[in-house]
Amino acid sequence: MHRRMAEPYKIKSVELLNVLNDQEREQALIAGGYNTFLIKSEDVYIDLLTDSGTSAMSDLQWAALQRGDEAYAGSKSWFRLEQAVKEVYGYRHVIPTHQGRGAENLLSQLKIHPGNYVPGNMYFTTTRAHQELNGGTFVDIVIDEAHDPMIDLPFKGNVDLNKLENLIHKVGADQIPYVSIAVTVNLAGGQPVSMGNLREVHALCHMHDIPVMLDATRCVENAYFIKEREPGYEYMLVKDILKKMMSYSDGCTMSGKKDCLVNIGGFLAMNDDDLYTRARELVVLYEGMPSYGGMAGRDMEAMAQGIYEAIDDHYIKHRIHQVRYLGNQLLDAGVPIVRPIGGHAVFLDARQFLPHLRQEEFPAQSLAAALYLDSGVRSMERGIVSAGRNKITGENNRPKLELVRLTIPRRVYTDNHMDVVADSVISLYEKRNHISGLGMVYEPPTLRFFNARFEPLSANGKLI
Ligand code: PM9
Repeated sequence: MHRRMAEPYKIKSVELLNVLNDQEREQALIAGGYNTFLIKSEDVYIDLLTDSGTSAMSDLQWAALQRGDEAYAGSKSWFRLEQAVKEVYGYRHVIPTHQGRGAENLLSQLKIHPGNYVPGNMYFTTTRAHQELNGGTFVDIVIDEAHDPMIDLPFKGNVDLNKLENLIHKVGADQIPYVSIAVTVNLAGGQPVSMGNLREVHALCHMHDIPVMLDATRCVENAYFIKEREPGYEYMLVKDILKKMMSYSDGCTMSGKKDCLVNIGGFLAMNDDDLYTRARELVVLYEGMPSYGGMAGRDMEAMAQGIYEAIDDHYIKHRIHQVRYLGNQLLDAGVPIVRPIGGHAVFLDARQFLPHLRQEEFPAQSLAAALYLDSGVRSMERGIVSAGRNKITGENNRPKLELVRLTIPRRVYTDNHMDVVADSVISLYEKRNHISGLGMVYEPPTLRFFNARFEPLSANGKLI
């Protein structure tokens, strides 16, 4: 008999939700320029915009806040956080930052020189933006299959070693300040990297004296997939798999807002003494003292506690189960989603969902708007709008993947909420021919997806 799984926590405090009627949702959507980032959260019923900073903290984390030492320098809370990072991830040095992009900023400034190339297993918006700000060029070295939503592979986030080797030969190892490996790969659908692939990337890079820096934002989810899918790891604890994963790198950037189970915080970690000294010098310019890096003492306490809670096998097993619980309902109904179902989100394939829309009509943005209108469920565009423009030609980058992300916050919603989301997506799929495209009427120069505004297009593709 198939035994069902329930959330490995019970609810101690609840946050009440607003349920808007159809008309109110339409007004909220117009006011937000058809951009889900610009809708007020009080107008959202189920918020699947992001899993970033949206986790529910445990009673122990709330209690830890009280312990926060708000000393400007040498806070006790900092030493607890530093200890947790060293113990769980295994790096020698840690620099705290206010969130992940703070760490990306420091790493990019410290390592990248104009003209350098930074290979990575698919781009991420903020990561690439910092690489480019420092004169670097991102080079995609993920396996080709990662760009195809229909291909079902256990480790779709893997690096194509030939691509990496070819780049090293073409531009020279001295032009590659580090290789950046995301575990898991967000924009590929939350797809993991195998331990075997990490080991090979590390070996190749070390032959050429190139450091490997992980984007560890969702590293615990990656470790769980290794346990499930990679022979030899099925009986290991997730925390041990995680430490082994990290041992195939020289450092990492971390957005604590995801796999550290907190609402704010991040860090840069490394083994290199010289890089650490330089990062300690630079962090004071952007984040604050190396003993708080933009976080309050209480934030650091909550993060230290969250780091330990996230590596509990029961927690992570249910986390992955809940994402799959939603994804499998959509698959059963024939809705096109990225396969396999990833670690933090279910991604709707907007190209297949809305084949009547051209990419310039922003299919994923249009689908995200339609979903909000239908049920008050907020999702996020991850397609041509997020991909921005080519920094040299100014042309739109045209990613193969045109996706809507239904991102599941950690420990926040029940499986019943997932049912409501599934019903809404399935009902939209049944009336998909009635969903029209959008035109962009305001385009910010950087990271345009956050603030861009749109208006509906008429049947002939013109703004109404
Ligand atoms: N990710 C997300 O919703 C929040 C911002 S959306 C642009 O997925 C990776 C893999 C991320 C990430 C943020 C960051 C930046 C780095 N790497 O948001 O600065 O998914 O803490 O982290 C978001 P911060």
